[in-house]
Amino acid sequence: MADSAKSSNRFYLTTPIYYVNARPHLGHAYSTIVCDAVARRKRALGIDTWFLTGTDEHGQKIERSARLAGRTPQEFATAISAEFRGLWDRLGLTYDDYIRTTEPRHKRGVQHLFATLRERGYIYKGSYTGQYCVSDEAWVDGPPGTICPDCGRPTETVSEENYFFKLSAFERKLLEFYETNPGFIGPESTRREVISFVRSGLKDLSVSRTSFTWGIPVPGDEKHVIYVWLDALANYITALGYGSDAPEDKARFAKFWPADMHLIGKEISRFHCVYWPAFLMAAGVEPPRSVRANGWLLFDQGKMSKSKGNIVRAETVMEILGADALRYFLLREIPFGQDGNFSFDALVQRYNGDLANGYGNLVSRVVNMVHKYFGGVVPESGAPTPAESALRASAEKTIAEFGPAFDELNFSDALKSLWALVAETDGYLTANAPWKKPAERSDEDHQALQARVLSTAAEAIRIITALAYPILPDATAKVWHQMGQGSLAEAAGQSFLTRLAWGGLKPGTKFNEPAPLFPRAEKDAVERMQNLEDQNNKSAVEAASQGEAVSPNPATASPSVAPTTSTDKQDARASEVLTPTTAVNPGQAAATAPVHAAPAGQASPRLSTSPVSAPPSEPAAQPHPNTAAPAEPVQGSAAPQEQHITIDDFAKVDLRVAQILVAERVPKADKLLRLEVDLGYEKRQILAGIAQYYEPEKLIGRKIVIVANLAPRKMRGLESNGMLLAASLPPDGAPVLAGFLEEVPLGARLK
Ligand code: ME8
Repeated sequence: MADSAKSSNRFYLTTPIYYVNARPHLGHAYSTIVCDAVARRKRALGIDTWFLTGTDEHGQKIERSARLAGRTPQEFATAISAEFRGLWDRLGLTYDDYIRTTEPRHKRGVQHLFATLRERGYIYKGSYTGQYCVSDEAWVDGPPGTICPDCGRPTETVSEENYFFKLSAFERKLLEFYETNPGFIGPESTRREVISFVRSGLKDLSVSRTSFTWGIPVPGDEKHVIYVWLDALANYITALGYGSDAPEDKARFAKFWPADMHLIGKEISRFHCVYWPAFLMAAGVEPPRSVRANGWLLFDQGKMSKSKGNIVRAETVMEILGADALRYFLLREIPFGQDGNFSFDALVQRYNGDLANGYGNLVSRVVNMVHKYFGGVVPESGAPTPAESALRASAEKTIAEFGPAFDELNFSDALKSLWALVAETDGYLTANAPWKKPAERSDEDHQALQARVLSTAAEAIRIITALAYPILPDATAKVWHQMGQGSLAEAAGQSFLTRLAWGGLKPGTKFNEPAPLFPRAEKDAVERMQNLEDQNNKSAVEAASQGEAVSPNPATASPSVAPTTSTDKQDARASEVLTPTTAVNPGQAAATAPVHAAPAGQASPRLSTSPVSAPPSEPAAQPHPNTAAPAEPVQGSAAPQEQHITIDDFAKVDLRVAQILVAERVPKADKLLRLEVDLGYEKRQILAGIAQYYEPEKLIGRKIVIVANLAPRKMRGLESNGMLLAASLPPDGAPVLAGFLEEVPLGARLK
């Protein structure tokens, strides 16, 4: 470890850098607020602090999200990164640096790191076939179709020439490192998980990709881009200047590295506690001193996340209750390291109980009484009675307990003990009732009591305020000013917490005018927050349904779907045919032939033996009566001879609008694509025999029509849940996917 003087006088802390695939929500705010609170306390303790946050902008996931939004990855990343930064600024977060992984300083550092790893013999070239989870940007063990164990989404099969990092060489070194640095990982549950992961054996790690381009090129072999996690993790050093020869960069790196604390969410501990120290050891750079994992913020029973659609925005809470209320709630309510529920009801309850009626009310009572009885000037307190001595002892105990609990990130206990002091001060005031003069008490005695009680209560408030500053920076700054203590920001810059002791409030100090801190939240606060979220969700859905696509899309240029008139179950089935494969059974018109005015007579070939053939339980494909008709050009083709069905027959077919999220080839099945589609209300996997006609990458983001209530079936060991609709073009039945000219919401039913 570095020299101890360096370690005690400076503190480098980081948040994860957030993906720019979606806008920030409370989960992101939680980690960033935790870091901000820690950074504020460290600075107020006179520690030279560097607080880094930023955005993670490369990789397949961002590339796809940008495509869905119809923007270039760079434009898209810039817009979302600005949203994160803007939110942090509105929340008043005091980061010292904000890194974006698309910045030249980062690219230079990452390439330097990669080149160093290669020079030192830890990177070699190989080929890789395996499963990849795009959402987590992580490799997953298992066969095609494996579900990602972390996020539950289907993985994709990747078969590429890759560079590999010799992670296997670090198994023993990492275990030794954890052993000799017991404080490296926290909390204990995360430490145990990480150790058992490493003990179960480490395989070499693929650290480059070739199937897409949105990333940092491998130096000297530019068709590879560097694996997004190697790229992202490096931000912690590139932001300090790693890889630069400029003297100021070298100095900053020497001063702040190794990081004192990487604060992360628990789901990314493997990357931070295994890969990251291994990369650094391999590069000859000291590993960070600690990684601390926060638990998950849950909402409506699940981890708050964009993909689950159960997010709450920090802006909503800020607008109704203020940023301090949010900070207090998150740090007080959730024991750090554990998962915790977020609810508007609980938030308002805490706000009213602890902030409005608790701290806020206490301050207002005391400041008002100092104004009322002493013209706003702190009186001499006189000799303490046992009551004052007891309050002083409690305050001193709180000072002693609060710091260590806070520094262990045990914010909840730290705040609990601080608010016990709020309650005790309140009780002390009530017990001594300086506003009430019993008839038998002389004026002189009463004034002495008022002076003693108010100056003692004010001193307790000063202590509470100083300690609460990192968590309630806005409110405490107001109180500090009201109590004539000047600027709290300035005091924090002058390490005021190092001098915090009972007796700092001097008699004669002039208080400023009282001002409200935490006005009581009215009954409708919960409803107002819910409405704000609902409105936001509504506009997000509208924006999403307008902000799609992307690559030239022949299907969306097709006439919009009209209710079909001539289809039956077999015809609907036949649209799987959309998936022409080898064994052609000319005979089935695509179910949607009318949709795209496809030539009914040129039915798309139906495979009887292909992976898309109907399961045995289905009626065998019947040659369509029209099959015999001569081939006609697409437009104005001879009308298919109609087999009438009733409206009830038609109503049995559940046709829905879906959007393609993932499209990939199925190994060893030339004609088959595996699609993951979003119906708005659920996501599912569909296999379609369109691989010869559509590049998977180009399908991503397209809105299509599917038969949603088709019985699931297995093909090549993968389950297909539904069927795509398309026109089938002559001469070989090439499919053209059905689509829309107008914007349509996901899940909309065609009828
Ligand atoms: O993982 N509860 O970025 P990300 C608590 N780019 N914390 C939450 C949360 C929740 N519900 N949701 C998000 C990435 N977070 C990578 C990181 S670092 C080199 C690269 C917080 O946008 C938590 O800190 O998915 C989590 O680890 C992080 O946001 C994930 O953000």
